[in-house]
Amino acid sequence: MQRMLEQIKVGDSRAVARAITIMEMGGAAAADLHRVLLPLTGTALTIGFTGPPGAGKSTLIDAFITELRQNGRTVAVAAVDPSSPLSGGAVLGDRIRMGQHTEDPGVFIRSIASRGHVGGLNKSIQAIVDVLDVSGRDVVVIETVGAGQSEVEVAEVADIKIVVNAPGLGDDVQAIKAGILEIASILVVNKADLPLAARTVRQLKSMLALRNESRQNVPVIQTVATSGKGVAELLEAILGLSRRTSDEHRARRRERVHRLVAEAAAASTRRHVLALRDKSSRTLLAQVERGEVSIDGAAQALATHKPGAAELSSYRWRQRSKKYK
Ligand SMILES: Nc1nc2c(ncn2[C@@H]2O[C@H](COP(=O)(O)OP(=O)(O)OP(=O)(O)O)[C@@H](O)[C@H]2O)c(=O)[nH]1
Ligand SMILES: [Mg+2]
Repeated sequence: MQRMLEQIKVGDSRAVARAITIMEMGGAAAADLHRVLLPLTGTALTIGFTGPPGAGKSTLIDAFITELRQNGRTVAVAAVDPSSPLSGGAVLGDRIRMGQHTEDPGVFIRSIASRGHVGGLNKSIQAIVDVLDVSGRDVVVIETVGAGQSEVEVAEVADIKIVVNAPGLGDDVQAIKAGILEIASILVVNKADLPLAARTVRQLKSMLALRNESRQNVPVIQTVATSGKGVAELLEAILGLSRRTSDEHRARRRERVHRLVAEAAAASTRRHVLALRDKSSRTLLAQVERGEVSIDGAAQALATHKPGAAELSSYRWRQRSKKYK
């Protein structure tokens, strides 16, 4: 473990790749590795790119990498692919799209299959971002497809959340769905070379205008990912947002750890409750079925219920379940 940590710290790409695989598999090894990594995190700027399929996220990230490299910054990309199975050979499209950087040691690209994560995709992504952070990359980019709740969750991992849109993906502005507008730090209208781009920009701006005041300063930037147009402006906007005081940095970090622990607590409680098979648990579940105990009440009781250790007498159990109604 210690040796692996040292290798990750110096950015050894094989050790980094191995660490990412461990995080994808979850379990005790991942938990251990994450524990020793966590104190070393917090130096990389993390940026999430999300948006509907085909908006041009990968192409834009590719152009963004070029821009970052010209600025002398190193970068790692974790691209979440919804289709490929865990074992399946990485996203061919992303490989091709970001392929021009494969020879550059300052660029690390990894596809992450979205299925098959034991502890959940979000948890893996959090851990993977931490691996990449500790590996000494200046910038860590996360690409997720879609604009639904799970993408919002994944995007929340990042310091800066970029929602990529493009004209002609549907009648409406796709990003409005699922409250993704609420979390965006920057909105991008990619494919600005297409005729309807101006309309998409207008739609987004009027959507923002309807939100509360804090949303109205969200930059809306037009890009042509295929030519690199607008990408320098995008980087400038990102850097403008990323200036943080060390107090803000500490507060954010504390908040993030709190959230990580809360998510882990939720997952472990769920596993615990699903595994309950003892008599009193079944009795309580039957009471929920009959409408005698509320779901929340039963949840509270079962979250800390230890079967066997002190199997409650049916009387005490009834008393207790009354309390949770
Ligand atoms: N005209 C035009 N086409 C673009 C632009 N950016 C990307 N494309 C094209 O749009 C298509 C989709 O681009 P991708 O980068 O794969 O889009 P994506 O959002 O990563 O797609 P998924 O990962 O499948 O969700 C490709 O054929 C790109 O060449 C642009 O600025 N203008
Ligand atoms: Mg893509």
